[in-house]
Amino acid sequence: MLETVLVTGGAGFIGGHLVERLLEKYHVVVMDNLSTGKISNLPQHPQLDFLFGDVSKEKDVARVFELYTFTYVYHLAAIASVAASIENPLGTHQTNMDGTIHLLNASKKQANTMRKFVFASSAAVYGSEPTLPKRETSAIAPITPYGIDKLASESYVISYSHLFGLKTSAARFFNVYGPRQNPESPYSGVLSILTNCIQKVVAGDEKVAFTLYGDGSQVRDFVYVDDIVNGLILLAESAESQSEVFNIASDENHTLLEVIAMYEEIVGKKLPLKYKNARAGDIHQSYADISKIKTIGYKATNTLKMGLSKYNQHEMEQAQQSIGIS
Ligand code: NAD
Ligand code: UD2
Repeated sequence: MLETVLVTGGAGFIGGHLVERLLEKYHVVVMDNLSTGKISNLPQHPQLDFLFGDVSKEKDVARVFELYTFTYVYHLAAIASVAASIENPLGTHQTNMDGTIHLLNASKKQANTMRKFVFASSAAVYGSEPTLPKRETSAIAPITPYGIDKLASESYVISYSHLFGLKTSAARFFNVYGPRQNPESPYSGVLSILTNCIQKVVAGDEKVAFTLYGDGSQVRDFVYVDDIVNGLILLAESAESQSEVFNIASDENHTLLEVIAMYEEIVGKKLPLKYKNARAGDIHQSYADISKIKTIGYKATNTLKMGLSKYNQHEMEQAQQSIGIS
């Protein structure tokens, strides 16, 4: 019989990719309230069960754990927008913090059989403390409700290993990008917005311009979603990752202007730019040292150029399909 895996937030951008991969080997249960996730992010598959539920409600979480015994739990459900956390700290906290505790309490009861509880944390825990690259041992100084809840959650996750023998790991993702990332909000990941603009330029739209906040010299560590999935599965399956926190990133860092130039080269078109003031609280440089996760076998398999090419290809195919349908 197949082992059963829970993915909270499985209908989201990263969750959907993780679920796709896990279905190759497991029976997968997704728990999601579809607040930002979409059913269309999930494949139709006989080994997949979707449960509509809210991780901030203890009863919803308990119900899922009454129905199944899980070998692995990947806890990704969260309000993933930093801006949303600033607008609504309490609402965010209920999902991002209380949700984690409900999941841990329910998992604790299955600690004897559960092989790993993996938590999706964020580079936001490092805040704007300037030392680079960010190592797991670097100073942590979150500056937003989102970052504060991620830090508290990962501390809870590791403490449940020590207190209750639940096997856990936490992963700090840097800037994730790839197909199905939603570009619609002004706070969407920059590469989803950039990809959307590039698609319009390629389609001949002459009015489109990409808004660059600041002078484009800000540096990021953009990691392709498939590498995040590889890293998460590695943390789940590795014995050495137990009770530890790991960066997952790309091993590359680029200024936004470099990224734009790379994209222009891939599609062979120039992207018109519109400059605006840097966003308040924007971190100028953020990139990771990933030696720790490399010691347990992680390798970033997609260079930025490869990742952007795949992402662009995927979007072109989607656009062609929708023209075909309409
Ligand atoms: P996403 O918004 O696409 O996915 C989050 C999912 O959680 C959605 O499907 C949403 O419907 C679900 N969800 C939200 N609140 C819920 C609740 N109360 N109960 C049940 N489900 C709920 O975002 P994503 O980019 O796929 O992020 C996945 C995880 O990775 C999040 O924990 C996020 O904080 C973390 N992360 C993402 C990035 C990034 O660059 N995308 C960076 C660092 C960390
Ligand atoms: C990312 C994460 C955030 C948190 C943080 C940790 C996303 C969406 N956000 O924030 O959740 O983990 O890292 O530090 O992954 N920009 C433009 N034009 C645009 C949009 C953005 O110039 O249209 C700039 C933006 O001002 C910033 C950079 O691009 O300098 C990256 O922005 P982002 O929102 O993709 O991600 P970031 O690093 O602010």
